[in-house]
Amino acid sequence: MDFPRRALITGITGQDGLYLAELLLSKGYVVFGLVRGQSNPKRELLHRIIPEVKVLTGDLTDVSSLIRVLSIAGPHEVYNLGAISFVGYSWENAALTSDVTALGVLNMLEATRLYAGSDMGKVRFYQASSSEMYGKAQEVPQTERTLLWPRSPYGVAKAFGHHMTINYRESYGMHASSGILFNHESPRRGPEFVTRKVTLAVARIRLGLQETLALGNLDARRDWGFAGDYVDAMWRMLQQPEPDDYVIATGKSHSIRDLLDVAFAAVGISDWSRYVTQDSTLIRPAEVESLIGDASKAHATLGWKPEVDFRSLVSMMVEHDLANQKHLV
Ligand code: NDP
Ligand code: GDR
Repeated sequence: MDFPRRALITGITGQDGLYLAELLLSKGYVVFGLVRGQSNPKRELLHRIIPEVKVLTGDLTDVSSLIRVLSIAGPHEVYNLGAISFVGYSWENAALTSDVTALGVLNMLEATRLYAGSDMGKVRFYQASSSEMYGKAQEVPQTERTLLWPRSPYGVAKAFGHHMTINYRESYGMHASSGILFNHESPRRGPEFVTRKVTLAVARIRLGLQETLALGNLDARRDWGFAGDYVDAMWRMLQQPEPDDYVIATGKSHSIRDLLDVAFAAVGISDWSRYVTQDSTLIRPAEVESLIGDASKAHATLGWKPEVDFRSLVSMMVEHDLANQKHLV
């Protein structure tokens, strides 16, 4: 094995990209990150948080930029995390979501194949697949073998990327693995996602900075884990002798109401009903009602287990948001 190991991460400015970069740096990797756009403000943020990352400019919709970036980075491992990842936004921007979240995967796979040339063994590929591919879930809990029935343009795009990754594995013998990750959250989660929207609002309500919080469907259920635990599973997949697909999940599901219970309780509020309103414009055209994953294969093969439970995760996020909003009081 060559040392030091070199990794290229797309989506490095996102929640998972930051945790994965920290993990790989702690293992001695040289980490390259793909950042898009001519003046992306996240570039400065990334440099401030993790200055060791070597930033390269490119875009998943521009295959020539990916070929260039791969030839500069010379990676042993490629983690394809870049995507338009907000499900709600994907209905309003379905073609753009398909370009980035579906065709972007093909672009990255093809650029990686060209980079590997006749030596397919020189690079390993990770694709960020999603539990959203199960959509109208056909089985409970969901496993690697559950039929995909996506319910949003995002879910459809992820299903394309998932099958294309399997196809590159089968067609070219590429060491390409797909992690079917269920929802994972952290203080770095974007504020458009429901967990962070709730923890930020709870902190602000507690501090007197906000009066109410408008949400959509309160009955949806998700299997929520901690992003820091989930990036470790990505790395473990690429250390296996053979590529494969793995569900990564906690095996426990909670509703949005449960999320509200735990988040408001963290600031001493037991009855949240007077603070929460329902906004019908936040109800999705087709909802994914309930997801819960069975990660037995990852437990057995990767030796992976989640460390942070739902209650600790939500409390961690509320604590973080209380601290970062305090200066506004
Ligand atoms: P984020 O939305 O936080 O990050 C998405 C990243 O993709 C950002 O760095 C963004 O860059 C980048 N990106 C967007 N468009 C492009 C483009 N055209 N070219 C290159 N990069 C682009 O997502 P997460 O970190 O939460 O998730 C990482 C991956 O895992 C995504 O693919 C997501 O779909 C998938 N996933 C996430 C789950 C979760 O619960 N978090 C669960 C299952 C799958 P910029 O910052 O410039 O916008
Ligand atoms: P999801 O996450 O769609 O599962 O995709 P999100 O947090 O956006 O929604 C979870 C559930 O909460 C309901 N909900 C609301 N959601 C948002 N964002 N805002 C609201 O106000 C609101 N009210 C209720 C939603 O209807 C939904 O049922 C995330 C993303 O990270 C994807 O990229 C990833 O692939 C999947 O998780 C697994």
